[in-house]
Amino acid sequence: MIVLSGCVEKTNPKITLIDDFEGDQLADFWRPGDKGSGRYEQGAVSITDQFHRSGNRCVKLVLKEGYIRQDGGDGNFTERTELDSRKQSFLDQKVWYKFSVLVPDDFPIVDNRLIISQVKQAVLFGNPLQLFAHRFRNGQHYLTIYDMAKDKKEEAARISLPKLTQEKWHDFLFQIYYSETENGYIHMWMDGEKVASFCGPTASEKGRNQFYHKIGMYRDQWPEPMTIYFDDYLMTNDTLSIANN
Ligand SMILES: [Ca+2]
Repeated sequence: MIVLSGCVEKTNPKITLIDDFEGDQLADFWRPGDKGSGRYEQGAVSITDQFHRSGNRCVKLVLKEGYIRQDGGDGNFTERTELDSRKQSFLDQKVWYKFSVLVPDDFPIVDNRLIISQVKQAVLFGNPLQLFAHRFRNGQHYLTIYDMAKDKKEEAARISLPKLTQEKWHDFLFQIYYSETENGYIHMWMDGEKVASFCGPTASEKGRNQFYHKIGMYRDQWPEPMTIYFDDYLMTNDTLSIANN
C-alpha cells in the first residue's frame, strides 16, 4: 500500500478558447444552440465573408421576434441569439474575454433592452446570477454590474461607455478577477483604451464555481429583426495567451 503524505499545490489548469470564425463552422467549444434552455435558433448563427475584423470572415448573428422566447418574469418576454463559451471553474482566478463587434448601418436603434455581452454564475437551483451586462439601448452604450452579495438583483455600478459607431469594428477586452470578496474586479477596454473599472465581489457565495460568458443579442420581445457581427473571440485564464493575442 502506498501512503501519500504532504500536500499537493493546487494549480489551475490553463484554458484558452479562440475562434477567429475563419472555418466553415463555429469552433467546437461553443455550446450548441439547442442546449439548456436554448441559445439560438437554427439558422440564426452563420459564418460570413460580408465583414471581417481579421482574416476573411466573421460570425453573423440574427435575432427575430420569438427566437428562444422565454417568460422574463416581469411581464415581458425575452428572446435571444447568443454564443455561449460554456461554464468554467474560474473562482479566485484572473480571466480575460476579448472580442470584436460590428453593428451594421441598418441596425434598429430602439428603446428596448438589448445586451450584447454578459457573464453569469451558475447556481445549484434557480436562475443563474448575472455579474455584468454590456448593453446597447437607444444608441446608449453602457455596462451594468450587479451586486453579488445581495439576494435580489441590484446594480452595484452603471458605467457609460464610449459611443458604439455603426458599421465600424470595435474591440473589447474584459479582465475579471472572480472573487467572493472585495478582492474581485472587472476592468474593461474598448479599442485599446480603458473605459471601465469596478472593484468588489464578482462572485456569490450562493453560486457555484461555474462562470460563463456570452456574446450576441438578448432583448425584450421586439418586432424588428436585428443583425450583428462578431470576430476574434478569445477567452483565457493564461497570462501568456493574452499577451500573444
Ligand atoms: Ca475572422
